Amino acid sequence: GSGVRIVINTWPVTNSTKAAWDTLLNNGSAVDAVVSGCSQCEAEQCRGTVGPNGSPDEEGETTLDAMIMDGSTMDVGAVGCLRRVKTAIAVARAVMDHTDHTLMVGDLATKFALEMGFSETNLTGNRSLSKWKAWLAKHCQPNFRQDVTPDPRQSCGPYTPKTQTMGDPEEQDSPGNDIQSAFAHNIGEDNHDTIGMIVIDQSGRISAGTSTNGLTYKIPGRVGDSPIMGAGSYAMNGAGGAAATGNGDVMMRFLPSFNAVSQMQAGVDPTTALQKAMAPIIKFYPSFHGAMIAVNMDGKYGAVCHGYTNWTFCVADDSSPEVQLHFIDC
Ligand code: SD4
Repeated sequence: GSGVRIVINTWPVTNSTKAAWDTLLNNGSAVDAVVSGCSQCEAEQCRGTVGPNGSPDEEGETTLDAMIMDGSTMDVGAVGCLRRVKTAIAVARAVMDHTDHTLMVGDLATKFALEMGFSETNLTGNRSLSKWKAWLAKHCQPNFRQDVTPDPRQSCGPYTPKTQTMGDPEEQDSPGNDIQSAFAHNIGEDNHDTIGMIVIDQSGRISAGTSTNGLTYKIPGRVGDSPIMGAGSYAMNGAGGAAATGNGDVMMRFLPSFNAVSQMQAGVDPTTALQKAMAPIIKFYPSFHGAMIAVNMDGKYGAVCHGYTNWTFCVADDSSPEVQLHFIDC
């Protein structure tokens, strides 16, 4: 092996970093570590934006996007708009490990997951339900183009709240606060989070993955950048890995993770590679919000962000036993 071990992930979700690092310490592979790190985030429902009980769509449903990529083989498994199954990154791994396919979507991804032994549950919880109820007062606006009014759909709402059936141990949002935060979200400041993670293991294999419940109040059927290889994340042995978070509808148009890995393959350092990958997005969409992380095969890493005031990511490597939180200005 190369001797370089590292875990790097988006956002201040240190338990996920720790879970991935512990997997490496127990001789797990880079893929194992990405899956355990992202699974931790799903189980914690971290930031309300990964796993169940977050980011309701227009009809109040939470759906999940995830991918896992093994840079030592270039195998990928991904799920988009996964319904009624909590463990999106594990289902993505099942696509990678047990099929010749790469990306499965919607109800048929659910059917596949059930056949693989995953269980079916309602992904709605108190948090997602109260967010959605708050949004109802202003339904059918945020995800339609501002220049197209009125909303041309005939079928858009009014929606009827469904009953909650999922357990919700860590409910934090009060409905009152939620109305304010829902409207704040509608102006686009911080309406989305994704865990994106890159790992190099003791054998020198690199892996990258993502997990998210996507964009809040999305139009049902919307799939973001997170499960799209080259957009949400990418990893290639000999080159490096990258992962993205932010406004996926815009970012996926530029395949920024693929671009960053290609830059690193050509010898560009991680931070410069990310700057080059972000530059065309900024040029065409100066007001977008997003951030990226990258690591090369030497374990050198970087991060960039745009549109946030500042941004946080996590690293664990052999230089320090504790998870390191890194803050950058955007
Ligand atoms: C998406 N990129 O679905 C994801 C959401 C997110 O920070 O990251 N956000 O567009």
